Amino acid sequence: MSTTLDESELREVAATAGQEHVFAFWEELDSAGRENLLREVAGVDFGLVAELARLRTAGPAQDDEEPPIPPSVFPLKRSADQKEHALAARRLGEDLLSGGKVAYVLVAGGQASRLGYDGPKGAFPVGPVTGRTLFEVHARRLRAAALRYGCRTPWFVMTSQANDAPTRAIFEENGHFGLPAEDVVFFSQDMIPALDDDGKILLSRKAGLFLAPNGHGGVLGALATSGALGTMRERGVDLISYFQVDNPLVRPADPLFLGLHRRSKAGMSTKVVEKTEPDEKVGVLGVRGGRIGIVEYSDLSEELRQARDSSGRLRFRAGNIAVHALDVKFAEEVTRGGLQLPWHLARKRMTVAGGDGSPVDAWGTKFETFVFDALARSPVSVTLEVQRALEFSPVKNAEGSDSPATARADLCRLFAGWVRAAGLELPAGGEDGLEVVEVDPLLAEDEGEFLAVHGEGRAVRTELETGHLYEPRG
Ligand code: UD2
Repeated sequence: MSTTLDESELREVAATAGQEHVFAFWEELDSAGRENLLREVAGVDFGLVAELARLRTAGPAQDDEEPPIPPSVFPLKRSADQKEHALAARRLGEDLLSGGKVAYVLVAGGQASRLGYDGPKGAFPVGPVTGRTLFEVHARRLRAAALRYGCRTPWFVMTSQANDAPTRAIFEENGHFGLPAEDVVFFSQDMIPALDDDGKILLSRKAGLFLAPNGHGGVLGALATSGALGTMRERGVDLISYFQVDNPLVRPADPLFLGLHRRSKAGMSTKVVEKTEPDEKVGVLGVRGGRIGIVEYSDLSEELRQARDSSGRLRFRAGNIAVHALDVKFAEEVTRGGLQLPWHLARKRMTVAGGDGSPVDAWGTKFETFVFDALARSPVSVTLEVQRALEFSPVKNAEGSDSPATARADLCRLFAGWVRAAGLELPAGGEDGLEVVEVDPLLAEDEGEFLAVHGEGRAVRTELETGHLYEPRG
């Protein structure tokens, strides 16, 4: 297809959709600029853009929704029956992992804008002693699971147009962090144009549309269209362990969670931690009209956010840590005929190309889908409570809560606890009182495992200027 043909066809499509202004700077563009613009315009679903423009003027339709009720949670403090169920579930989960039935899916297509980090968020250093990146910490935990369960579990990594090439390059340069290259599969989510207050597509520059990733809900559609679900089937995988790039403590190979999900015949399940601060920015699980879902922190009314039960704990305390189990069958079903997840709108200031093509600050609306909205499609869903200190410390903001500083402190405190329990010496605390310790996930993933490997003489401590590092011997 010649460029000229593309141009006239695409101009017509854009004009019919009332978006011909995307070609406003055409005459000024060189051939690379023209090619880029045509490629981006060709990628736009103008029908969807029209629907999004309508949604933008309609505004949120949540006011008349019935209030949620708290979900039933498989708790940390368990009854005798629950202990028995958990034991059997754990064994089933171990069988699923060792039998090659599981695939990991990491969503890493976000833009890390709140962190203010220029690059894929997975390249952000989080190891308190080693400075290992989020990607490497995850990879080492997955390698540990491969050793523990004697399996080769494929890892599907979702990127977006903005960070796909650098993400692939980071994995290449680092030898896929010790994982077999053929077990790490990259796929990209779709990009959606941002719209101005008149429903017109914004330009980021003369030769480009203002495109943003379509939210982590885009993972479902992208798994289907990229062929990843098909690859999973070919490899005998029937269960997806889903996690986000921003949490260095995440445990994607958790036999209890995966086993509970499967034993309960759930389609999609969620891990939660107890939310203790009403204003903590995590979504909470809630049930509406018999369907489980997640109520975003910004959507929970002040009254429900503060509400407490008779024990004095928050009524809505099942804090979503964005770790899910999904049956491959469920993912296939919800994506059949195109994925229909609700759109979430974010109107914000953005830097766009103004009337003369130079950058200006303007109001625009971005559109995202959220993966947890698929929970409503799952007739059965497990909500498993886990320990925050062991499994959740995300890096989201440059400072304050959920920042590199809080994650570093959480990791050090956790590892120092294991070291102390083993009767080992800790490094002197710094000015902030932190004893800087890091335990390689390849050595141990909880205190019990740390005590065992230490007892067997398999742990080596290296004293670095930055702190103490514990690794496997040899
Ligand atoms: C999310 C949840 C929140 C809570 C919290 C736990 C939403 C809207 N809220 O908050 O309820 O559970 O996580 O950590 O999700 N991503 C993509 N593509 C996208 C957008 C995001 O891959 O288009 C990835 C991103 O790389 C990151 C993750 O999704 O790993 C989380 O995205 P976020 O930072 O926008 O979500 P957040 O922190 O608002």
